[in-house]
Formats: sequence, structure tokens, C-alpha cells
Amino acid sequence: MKKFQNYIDGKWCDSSSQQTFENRNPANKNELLGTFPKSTKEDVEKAVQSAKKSFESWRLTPAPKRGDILRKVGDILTQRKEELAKIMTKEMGKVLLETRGDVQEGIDTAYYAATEGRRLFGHTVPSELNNKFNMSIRTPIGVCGLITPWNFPLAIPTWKMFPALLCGNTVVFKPAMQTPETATRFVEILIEAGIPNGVVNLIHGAGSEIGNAIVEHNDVEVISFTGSTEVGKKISKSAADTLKRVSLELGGKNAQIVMDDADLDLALDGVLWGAFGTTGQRCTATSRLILHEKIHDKFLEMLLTRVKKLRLGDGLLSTTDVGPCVSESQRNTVHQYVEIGKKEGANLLIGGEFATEGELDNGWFYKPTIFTNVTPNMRIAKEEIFGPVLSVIKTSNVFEAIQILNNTIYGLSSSIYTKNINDAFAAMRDIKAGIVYINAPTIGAEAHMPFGGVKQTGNGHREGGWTVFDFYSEWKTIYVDYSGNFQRAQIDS
Ligand code: UN1
Repeated sequence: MKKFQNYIDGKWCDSSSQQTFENRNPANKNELLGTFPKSTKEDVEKAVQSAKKSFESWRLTPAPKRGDILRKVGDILTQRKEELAKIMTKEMGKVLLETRGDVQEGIDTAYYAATEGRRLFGHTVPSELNNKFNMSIRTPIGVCGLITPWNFPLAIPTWKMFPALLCGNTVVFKPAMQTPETATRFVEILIEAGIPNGVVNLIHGAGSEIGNAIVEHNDVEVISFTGSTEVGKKISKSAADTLKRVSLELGGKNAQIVMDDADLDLALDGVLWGAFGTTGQRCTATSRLILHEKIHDKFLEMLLTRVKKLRLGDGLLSTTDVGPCVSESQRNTVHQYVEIGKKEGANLLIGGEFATEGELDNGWFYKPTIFTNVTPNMRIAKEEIFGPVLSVIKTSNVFEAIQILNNTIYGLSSSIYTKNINDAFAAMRDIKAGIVYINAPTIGAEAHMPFGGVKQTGNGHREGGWTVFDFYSEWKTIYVDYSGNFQRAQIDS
């Protein structure tokens, strides 16, 4: 059995408590994958001080050189893609096809960030005074605390880490307790690529203990968190005490609309991938299906036929379509929502129970589930479930469909299938979400586009794309007066 460690100030080390936690395969709870340090506030202190110290040299490393290291990280991720995908599938259960995609998202993010090292543009702007030069440049901020979830164990840490590092910041990285090995391998790769000691520090453990300690720490300037809205709100409140810069990527309740003129086969592939990919455990997962009344019955029939064919199993097997829930408690949450849906009067079309046949009994499997006759105000139509549960709502026109889609506290991803250009443009304009797909599922964001949501999905920041470099850098405005005269803005101009 493998015993893993923290990585602080360029050294692998145990927790100061000497305590550990176990990591098990959700497809087979009897398979122990390793033990990991259960870190303490003391470990956080060491990690933050290490990051603070190394910031002084890393911030002076030219950005193109920082980018070169990230390019090398991308190269190593490419070489080790298959191995990393397998580790991830064992840790959190999604099928290999998807964990390969997770690594690919990390590779794309690495190469994108690497090239940004040769851009990181600032501005030069005319001054209102003679012989005076104005510019704004990006500067590094300091220590960034990165707190990441288990559903994209590699991609999401790369979304945060690469732009943070490229901009000249140093990092304290706290990965989810369900996917600590992927995080460890990722840090090993950063070391192999030449990241200097202390620039990236890894600490394993519980959010309630070390996550909070990172958020509250005076020397941590930036927090980036992906996880639940509930925890995000707590982070936001406690980070306010030190006025930290905080990026929050939280819940979703994404919907796919299918209009009566849509290509139904295309929409069918889309909803299957969006709702049951990653066992529904994406913040971008399709959790609601809004069907035009004219195609409602036909589409449901098509959907039911396909859902019956979905094969549950170990994500490492090529015969598996849908893996397990990540943990026992996640599966229980899913089941509680199914009970709520039944009580609310929705019709359980398929699923709604644990899958326990044969080997499945060793894992946290849940049958792909569809509720029909769902009305927009039911809890299963409004609250995030994070599992393989789809709520189907009927609609009679595009404006009502959009209204239903918008009827949640979240606003991450959304989708509409239609051939009508007017309806498509109305959707692009009126949907309240950070991401809108036309004739494509709610999942599948690309690394070089801004990613994030509105309302209680986040706090206005975006990951990915060009905008993320704004989050990880501070603007510094510089005026150079070369007139040799005493010149006063607003007064002498
Ligand atoms: C998430 O679910 O937290 O668009 C991220 C997607 C992926 C990222 C999902 N590229 O579904």
C-alpha cells in the first residue's frame, strides 16, 4: 500500500500531526489506493511561509521563462496521459475516456498559459500633459491558495495553478481528499519540469481544518476555490477579514432546451453526454431537460431506450458507460433528492435506486435516473444534485423555456437545440448563464475560453481563457514625467 506525503519548500514530508487518511476506489470500496497526510494548521503555516519566501525570486523570473516551465509541464502531461487517466479513474470513478479528456484539458491549459508568458500585455496610453508617459503593467500578487474539487482532479488544478504561476505568483495547493494521488503526481510533474523549490506547495487534508487556515491566513493574498455554493459563501465571508481577492466557481443547475424543430438525434446524444457523463458530477452537468410539448413524448421515448442501454461499471473497463458516484455520502445525497422528487409528485420514469448487481455492490453505483412531469418550482428542478438524475420539464415556446431555464439561483452552463436562428439568438441574449451552447450539450468547455457563471454560481470571475490572467495579476499604473517641469494633472492641462 502506498504512503504519500505533503510537498513543502521543495521537500516531501509527513503532516506535523503524523496522522493520515485513506483513499479508496469508489468503484470498489475494498481497494485501498493509498494513505495521505492529514495536515494541520502548522503545516499550512510552513507551506505559506515557503510560498512567501520563494515569491521574492519567482516574481523576478521573466514571464517567458515561467512559461517555458509550463510548456515542459504540458509535454510531460502528454507523455504520461494514460497513466494519469488511470489513476484518476481509480480515485474518483469516471470512465477512462473522460479522465483522458481531463488530462487533455490540463495539457491545453499548459500550452495556452505558456504562450501567454510572451504576451501578458499591459497598456501604453497618451498622457494629458506634455512630455509625460503613461502605462499600466501587470504585476504578480503573492501567495495564492488553491482549493480544488475531486470531479476534475487534474484539469481544475491546472486552470488555477498555471495562470497563477505564469503571472509570477506562488502557490499553496490543497486538493480534494478524494483525489490526492492525482494531485501528488501533478506536483511531481511540476518538479520534473523545473519549478523552483517553494513555488508550489502541496498540502493534503480536510477543508474544515487546512482549507480554512489557508483562507484566513494573512500572508495569502489570493484564494481560488471550486466547490459547493455553501462552502463558497463561507470562504467569501472569512476572506473578507483580510480583504483577499477571491475567485469562486460554485454550483450549477444547468438545463438543455429542445425545441420542436431541433435535430432530435443530435439533442439526444447531447443530453445523454451532458446528464450522465461523469455520472452527472460536473458543475456543468445537464440536470434539467426542457422539452417542447410537440416533441416531448417522442423525445422521451428515444431517451428512455438509450438510457436503458447505459452500462454501469468500473470506469477502467471499456464496456462501461457510467461510473460510480464518488463516495457513499454523495450517493446518499443523490438518493435523498430522488425521495424528494417522488414526494413532490414528479414521475420517476427510470432509475431511482442503488445499483447493486454483482460487482457493482462493491462500489457507490446509482442507476441513471429520469423524472418526468417536473414543474419548474420543484426542488429537483432548482437545486444542484451532483449525480445521474435528470428532471424533465415541458414547455410550449422558447420564451417560456428560457424563463424556466433561468428559474434557479445558479447560472453556469446552458444549452438549446433548435434550427431556428431567431430562437437561438433570443436564447443567447436572454439566458442568464456564463456559458450558452447552441446545438451542443452543457458540458465541454474549452481551455482557452472564459469559464464561469452568474448569480450564485460564482462571484464574477472567470477561469480559463484570456480573462483569468486579470485575476492572477495586479494592475500597476505608472506615470513617467520627462518634462523636467512641475506639471499638475487636471490643473495645468
Ligand atoms: C466542472 O464541472 O467543474 O465543460 C468543470 C466541462 C469541463 C469542465 C467542467 N470542461 O464540462
